[in-house]
Amino acid sequence: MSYQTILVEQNKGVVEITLNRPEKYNALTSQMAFDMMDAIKKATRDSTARAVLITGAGRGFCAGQDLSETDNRDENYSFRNHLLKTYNPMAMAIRQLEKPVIVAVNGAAAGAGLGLALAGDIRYASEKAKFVPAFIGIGLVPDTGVSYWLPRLIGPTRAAEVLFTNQHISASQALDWGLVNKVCEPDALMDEVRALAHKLAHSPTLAIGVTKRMLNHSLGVSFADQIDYEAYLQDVTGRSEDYSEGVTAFQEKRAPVFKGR
Ligand code: LHQ
Repeated sequence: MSYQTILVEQNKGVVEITLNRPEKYNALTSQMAFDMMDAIKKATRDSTARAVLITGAGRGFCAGQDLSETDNRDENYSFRNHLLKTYNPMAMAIRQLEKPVIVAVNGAAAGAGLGLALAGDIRYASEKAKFVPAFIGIGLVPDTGVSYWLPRLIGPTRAAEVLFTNQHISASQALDWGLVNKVCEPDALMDEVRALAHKLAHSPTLAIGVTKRMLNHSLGVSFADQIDYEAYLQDVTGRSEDYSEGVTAFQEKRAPVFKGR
């Protein structure tokens, strides 16, 4: 399947999605959001797709909304409607995909592009990456989940300063603050991220997907509710082939072969 704004390749269980408008720093258009949602939907349905990797072509990761697309809006244009049909469902599709989503932040991630990066589960950044709120720089408020993730990831006090002042966060600062898992040399980024994605794709991906569901759930509930939910979900993974294989391989002192079911 080919798309107008993204490239999608699948290799040994890993779906690699590349935002592909490099001349625009991969700025988001409605079409890009639709292409992303379609690619995520296909990854959801395809049982051979066991991990997803998202990155950007060229120098930038994603500059957020393509500001030239919104230039010609008329008085009936609704920011809300635009978000409800594009970046909100895109971010939600990534959160609801019960497979690991790794983001390789190769360059600037700004505005809704920051939201896209934060929607992933694990982030590796190039030393050249930067994380830019952008919204306040053009008189807007955060969207695409940025006001949800940022205080949770870096703390509400830092999030307030970053969002109010449009602070550009460097890769090393992002690592210190827990916004990314790892910072890589630019030329090594894709090798490192692919190695992680392939490792995850050969892990018990059913249990990883259910862990993701559990982590999503934990963001809005009490401790009592969460441990109840854990017990409920352990019944799902406890009946999986991967669990039988994991225990058998342990007893036979060999490496397990997990199939994600
Ligand atoms: C761009 C963009 C861009 C087009 C760089 N569009 N071309 C939702 C709903 C509806 C409406 C509004 O918004 C939203 C959500 C949002 O995402 S709001 C936030 C929108 N994004 C921004 O305001 C970011 C604007 N860009 C920047 O702050 C910088 O360009 C960043 C930090 C991304 C990169 O900085 P630099 O590395 O210094 O690169 P640059 O500024 O030189 O940009 C490189 C090129 O990319 C340049 O084109 P050119 O032809 O001059 O080389 C920029 O015009 C283009 N570009 N962002 N959003």
